[in-house]
Amino acid sequence: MVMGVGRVVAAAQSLVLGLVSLVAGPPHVVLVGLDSSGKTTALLRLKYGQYVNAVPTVGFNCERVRSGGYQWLVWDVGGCERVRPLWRSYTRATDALVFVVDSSSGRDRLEEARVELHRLARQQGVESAAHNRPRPPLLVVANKQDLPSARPSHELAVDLGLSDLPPTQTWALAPACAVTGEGLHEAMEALHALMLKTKRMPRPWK
Ligand SMILES: Nc1nc2c(ncn2[C@@H]2O[C@H](COP(=O)(O)OP(=O)(O)OP(=O)(O)O)[C@@H](O)[C@H]2O)c(=O)[nH]1
Ligand SMILES: [Mg+2]
Repeated sequence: MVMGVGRVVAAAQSLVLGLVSLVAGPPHVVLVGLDSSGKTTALLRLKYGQYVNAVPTVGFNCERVRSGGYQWLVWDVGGCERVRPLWRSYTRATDALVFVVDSSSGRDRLEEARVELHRLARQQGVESAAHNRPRPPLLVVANKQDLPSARPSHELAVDLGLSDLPPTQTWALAPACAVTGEGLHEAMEALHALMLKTKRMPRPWK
């Protein structure tokens, strides 16, 4: 069977990423997003393969998980307003970012999420320029898709102004339900594809 050049390159990149992961440890991913968006539920679902009732995060959780066929070291940071300034300590040296949104949020909360997301992207731009490296890819998870009031992901893309992100910021949007786990592994596969695209290689946590 003849493989296209693109697929050969992607397979080679994937192999390199896998080998580097073996040496340097899995890529670091930080979960951020407003309080109660479902970050910890998603992390625990990925870790244990079942629903675990989460309490609001004070500080952070960190778990090594396997998802989308790859190993990840996932940091989950509390999202309530007063601890959001701490996100920066986790995001400044990460390999990838996951921004979790409650898709059933009303207008005000979606606007709050939009503001935080763009603030984060701006900070990443400054950090990446200062260290002369590509921005970490950004995966937006449209969580709580099981709720009747959940907005479809294409509407959330507009609400969150994703097309206004700078062209150097690679991003993807994935619908999910952290309670059932639906969409989470596909979301992590999408993140892996973004990492290959940005040629972000994992490195040890500093
Ligand atoms: N229906 C539904 N509920 C969800 C989903 N994901 C999380 N939840 C619920 O939303 C609530 C908040 O979930 P958490 O995982 O604690 O949210 P968080 O983003 O970690 O919140 P902080 O730690 O405060 O930042 C919990 O009651 C979860 O059971 C989902 O996909 N669907
Ligand atoms: Mg939490």
